[in-house]
Amino acid sequence: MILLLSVTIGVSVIVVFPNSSEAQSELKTFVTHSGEIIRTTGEIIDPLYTVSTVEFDPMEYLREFNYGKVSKLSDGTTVREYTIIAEDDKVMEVSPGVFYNVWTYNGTVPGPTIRATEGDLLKINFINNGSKEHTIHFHGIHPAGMDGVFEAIGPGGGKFVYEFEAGPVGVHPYHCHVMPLEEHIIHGLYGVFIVDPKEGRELADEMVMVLNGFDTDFDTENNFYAANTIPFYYQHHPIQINTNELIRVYVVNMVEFDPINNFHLHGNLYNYYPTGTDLVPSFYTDMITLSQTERGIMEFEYTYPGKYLFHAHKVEFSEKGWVGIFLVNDNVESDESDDEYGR
Ligand SMILES: [Cu+2]
Repeated sequence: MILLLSVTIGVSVIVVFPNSSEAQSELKTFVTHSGEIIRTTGEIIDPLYTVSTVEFDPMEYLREFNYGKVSKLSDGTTVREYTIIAEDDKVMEVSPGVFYNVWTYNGTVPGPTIRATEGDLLKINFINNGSKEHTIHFHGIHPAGMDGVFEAIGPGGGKFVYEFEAGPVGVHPYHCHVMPLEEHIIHGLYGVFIVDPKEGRELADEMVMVLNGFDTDFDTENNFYAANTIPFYYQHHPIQINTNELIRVYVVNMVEFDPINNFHLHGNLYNYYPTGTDLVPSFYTDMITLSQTERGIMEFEYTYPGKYLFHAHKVEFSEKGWVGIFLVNDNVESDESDDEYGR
């Protein structure tokens, strides 16, 4: 089977996926991240521990925020309660014909986007239904016992309640922190944690982009890259936005192995808030560079309708999947309301 993938900067690459009978005849021996020796075709399938299939819709994930089950304490504090279940036995078709054993929080990679307001009390009921020890380590401010590092939660239904105050304001990653850490992260145990300021932020079309990659042949180099898991997804399914409407992107870099990643926007520049902790932007740029777990908030508006690429300017990454398109529609309603002369 031959797939022609059109990628950024006008380059096309031909990717050849052998059919299954060819794949069977080309088994090679690999050492996995955890030191196990397996026989696999590597580029095609990671067959370990896989008993069920993950369905993941990057368009749904993009704008889905989990505010938890809300209640109030007698002093007026908002309590938000979440349940996160870890599993490590699923297989996901990360690209046509490319299957990978994903380890998941609530069944997907990334896990749910946890969202709260600064000062809220968070209760995260963690259940480990996996076959290995797992935890949740939130970036942010919390007591040592809530850090998800030294109290590994046992497999087969182990439980722990992470309880802490939401803060500081910003966008933070959460991920498993069990050793070997690289293995637990690269397989998909991560997600995004947004802490809103008490006064809120200006109304916007908000979305989350986790920059991630997959090492499908266990050589500690990524074979595929993406914004939100599926290579080339937003190129084939452009993200629809409107002219003259504020767009806010919470971006988190979870790529392992490669020391840097970056985010370039076409036909525009964005205000950038590193880690999202300040309410005043630090940069006005079309390009940011991010190391592991570096993250921030981008805000921009398009004046002109049309199709605009966004992608890693590390071209290797964009050619291996980390590329997307914003389809900017003419915002007629906004044009009319903006016309102070009523024309
Ligand atoms: Cu883990």
